[in-house]
Amino acid sequence: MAHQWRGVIREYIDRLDISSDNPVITLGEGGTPLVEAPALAKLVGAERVMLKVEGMNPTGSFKDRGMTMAVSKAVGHGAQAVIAASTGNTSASAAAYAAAAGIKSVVLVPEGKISLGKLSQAVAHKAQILQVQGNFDDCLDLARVLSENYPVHLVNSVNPDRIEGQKTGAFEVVDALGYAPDFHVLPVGNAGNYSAYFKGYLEDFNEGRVKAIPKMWGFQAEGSAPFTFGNPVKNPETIATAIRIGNPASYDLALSARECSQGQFGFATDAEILWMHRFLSQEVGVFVEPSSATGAAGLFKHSKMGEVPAGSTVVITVTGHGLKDPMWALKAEDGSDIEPTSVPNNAAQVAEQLGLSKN
Ligand code: AN7
Repeated sequence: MAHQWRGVIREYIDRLDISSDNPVITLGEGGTPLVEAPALAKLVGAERVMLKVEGMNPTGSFKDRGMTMAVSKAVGHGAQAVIAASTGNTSASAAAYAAAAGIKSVVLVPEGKISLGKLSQAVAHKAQILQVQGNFDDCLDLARVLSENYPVHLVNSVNPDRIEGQKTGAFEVVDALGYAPDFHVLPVGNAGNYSAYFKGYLEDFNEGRVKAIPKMWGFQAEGSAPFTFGNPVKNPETIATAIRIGNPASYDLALSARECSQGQFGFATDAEILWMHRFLSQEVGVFVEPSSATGAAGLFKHSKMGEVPAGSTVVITVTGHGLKDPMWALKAEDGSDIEPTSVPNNAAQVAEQLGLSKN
């Protein structure tokens, strides 16, 4: 029987806050693979570690799960334009879904601080892009004010439709495994996704699909770690530009998710993030953007503190595709640029370069 994944709204319509006659704007998001990562399980001493590979979404990040909901409902309300503040992935997703809906998108990004891949997506989908002289937190403040005073519909994760769509990530994990993992690990910026996964697991628990809720572990970059320090960070800094966020929009929601799941927040340094970024590419075979390696980097760090019991099952959401921000893969551990060696069009010389001897 022919069957194509129909996107998260149609797949989970009876578990989402959207009426059946609302228009559905979809690009086929969700249905992403849960990939076994034995090398990572060995590294952290867990029984099983699996990656929920969200780079497989239509615009290359998890944002599409929330954006299909937010834009569908915006269209249902008759909106002609959506607005988003973004470190890059939200703007790429908002621009694509607005294009699919035939409405306008406006995106506000921190000047010089979003990756080229993400900027190119917003341009490709014909968003009106403004680079704000400020950081993400400034962009979000602006977007809120604009949406309150002008006819533009806010699609940041302060919009509950975004969280509602993103909770389907947890549904898919439970559908794939038949149970909930012991730990669910994520990188954290605004903490919208952390809160969304918790919501999904909680609903699965309340409806009897799982017997327990995973401990939710969220990790930030050291220079941008308000959950660790307990206060907003005024000038967040990290190479992980996607999570360069000092004043998380879903702060209170995430705190209650941590408490209810007996989870924790922590941080990884930029060096630890880049080390894990390389490990995931080289030892697991999954290419993610640096920010997306932050969850695994935090898990590794906390495993060294003895916090990962030997029999554990762990799911890590790797949030965005490596091609979003590819320059980091082209840097060696010492920071130097990696460039492939140039060779003449000659088999003997190519073999010599490769260190191969004739059989
Ligand atoms: C790859 O695009 O905030 O904790 O404006 O792009 O739900 O914010 C992106 C966030 C993790 C953090 N990984 O998620 C934006 C934006 C990647 C991201 C996060 C983001 P939240």
